[in-house]
Amino acid sequence: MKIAYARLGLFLFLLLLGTAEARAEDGYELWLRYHRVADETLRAHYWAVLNDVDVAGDSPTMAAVRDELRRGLHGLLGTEPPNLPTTSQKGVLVAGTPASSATVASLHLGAALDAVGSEGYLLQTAEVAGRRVTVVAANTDVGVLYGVFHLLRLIQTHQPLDDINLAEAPKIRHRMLNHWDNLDRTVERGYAGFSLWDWHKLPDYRDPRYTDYARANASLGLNGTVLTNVNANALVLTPMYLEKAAALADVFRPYGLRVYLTARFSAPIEIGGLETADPLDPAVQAWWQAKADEIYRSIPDFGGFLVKANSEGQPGPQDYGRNHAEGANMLADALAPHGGLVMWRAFVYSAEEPEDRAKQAYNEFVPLDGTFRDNVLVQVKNGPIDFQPREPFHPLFGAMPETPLMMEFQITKEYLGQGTHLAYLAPMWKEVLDADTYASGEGSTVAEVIDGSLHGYAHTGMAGVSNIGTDRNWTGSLFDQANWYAFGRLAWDHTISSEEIAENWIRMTFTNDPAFVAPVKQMMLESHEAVVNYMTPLGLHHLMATGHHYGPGPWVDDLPRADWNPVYYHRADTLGLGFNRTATGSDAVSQYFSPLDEMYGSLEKVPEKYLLWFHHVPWDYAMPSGRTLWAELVHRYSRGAAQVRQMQESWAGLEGMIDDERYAQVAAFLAMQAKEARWWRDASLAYFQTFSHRPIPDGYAPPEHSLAYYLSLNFPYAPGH
Ligand code: BDP
Repeated sequence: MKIAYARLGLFLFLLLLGTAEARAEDGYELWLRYHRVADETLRAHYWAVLNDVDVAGDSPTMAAVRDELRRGLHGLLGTEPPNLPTTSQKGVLVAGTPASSATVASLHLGAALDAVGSEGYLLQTAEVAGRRVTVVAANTDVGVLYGVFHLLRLIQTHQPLDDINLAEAPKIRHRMLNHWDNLDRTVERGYAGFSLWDWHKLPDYRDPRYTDYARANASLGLNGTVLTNVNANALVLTPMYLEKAAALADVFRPYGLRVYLTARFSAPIEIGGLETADPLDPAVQAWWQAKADEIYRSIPDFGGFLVKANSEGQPGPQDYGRNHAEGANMLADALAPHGGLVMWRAFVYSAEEPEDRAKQAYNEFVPLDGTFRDNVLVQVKNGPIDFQPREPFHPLFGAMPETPLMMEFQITKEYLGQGTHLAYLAPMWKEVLDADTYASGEGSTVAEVIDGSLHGYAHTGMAGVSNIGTDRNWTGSLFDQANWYAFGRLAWDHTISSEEIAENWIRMTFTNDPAFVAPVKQMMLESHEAVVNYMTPLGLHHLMATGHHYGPGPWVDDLPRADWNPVYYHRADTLGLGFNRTATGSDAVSQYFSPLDEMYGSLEKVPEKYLLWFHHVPWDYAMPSGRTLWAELVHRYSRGAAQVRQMQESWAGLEGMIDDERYAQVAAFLAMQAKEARWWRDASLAYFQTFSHRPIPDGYAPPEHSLAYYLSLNFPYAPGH
């Protein structure tokens, strides 16, 4: 049966709305905040263009399309047209596929639709029988859903709907969130409460919030979600939990969101009763095959497994003398008959720590290039250490032409101020995506590696470690919503600018008022650099306190592994500061293609932002600014702290332009950030001064407290740990 809502007047269409009125301004609505377009002329324009609504098709996805349109148009346009002189225009909104909608079919969009593939869409103004039509057309229902979210975004950001002609298709195929959520509902590196997945009440209770989660992801075009922590619990693969995961998959399916799980490599032993998990053992292989068959019986569109193996104590193929490819391929063979994928993480560093940690993943994986099955992607963190405020791109990008490499970004800000600091991450991610690897000469960017255009990968992917939890506003801080948003937009199209993403997000989340949008955009765009300045300027990295990574701990030197200690990374001594990764040091520079190896290896040519990442630099070294290294360090730390005070002032000037509740939370968090930026600055300078033996230059404040004070601070219950 096809329910054709042909030419259902907007008024009638909205009358069918069953949803409640918009909730209070507590951030729950995210960027899907459909508040009335206040400008009456603009609202009259939308009423005229969208006078009728024609959404055909009766799939669950098309039901979601209709729900979203009702909710969106009801909120944005109201139930009555504005009381302005009626225009003669009576346009119709048509949304569907050529198969579901006769109007779409009649437009003969064949070639244009072919070009946007199975998830893309066309958004066009057309004319049908003398009537103006706004068409959202796609080859699939989920493409229509994505297109409808785009249309709503245009209205939310107050764009006129005249003569639209847009064709959108994702540049990356697997656009994923990775939840580091545990079955007990704690979240590793989660700063927004507990896990959204209420495993205990699943499958019987399907929290309506799951649907809102799926809506938010679909609005960005995200199409996969890994439900569980990479530090995996084998229990999720038992029948009881698979039934729960299947319930979530049912809720997400209409929104084009596939479910994936993390596979604990030792599961055959822990829940299968086998004596080994050796990937070459036929009984182990048979166990995984049977497990895959079982999973697909309850989740027919199951996406596959994400695996962290032989990393930070997790079990893996090396426990049996096998390599990463042998491990990944065994799982890939089990999933292949069902079309499932293995996302095998390259975040590995050896238990024996013989080598600069920054080099280890490259050393282990490059020799395996070409040995992975077709349904394996190797998932690589953006940088070679671990989600630091700034890292050079991971040298694996470009170095494995025969193996699809996918990007892993961290949305949750483990090392960037966690749940409170305002740090808009799009500029950081773009810096990596736009970096030139020189893998095939100049102009071989990281983005071209991961979108497959450089090496012709069959599978392409981008994953973001989620920052979502049970907090009412989803992400703990309102501005952390922008990072979920930005990640989704970049996974769809990595060429969009950080500015455009920020501007869209601000308009959708807060207001279209330019007097608000401009300063907030400015704050966002500068915020990442501010964090780098007050935490880890000039290429410093991994200086965070033990375990929870909250706050400064550059002095830490007592952890069991050398490469867990901040002192391993900054190498401060009386001569200078920084990690020598040139040929005279660990030679990590040699993992980069020419000319980057020479550039990074040269003290004169290395970009200043990576200086101490690659070089041990004398305290009196003359920096381009004319300052010595020590004076430059003081300057950067001070600038970072000042940038946060500046953000605080800008925000204070916006009071009254948005609702009080959200205004006040941001103001309070910025005050915390200002205090903590000062703490970072002072603690770091007090510590590094014990090596530099140089005074704080004139014009800069001395640290507020003694080093002993900073050393005494302790945060036993910092969240996310
Ligand atoms: C580090 C986190 C740790 C994760 C690990 C990973 O501190 O909690 O388990 O990454 O990515 O950033 O596996």
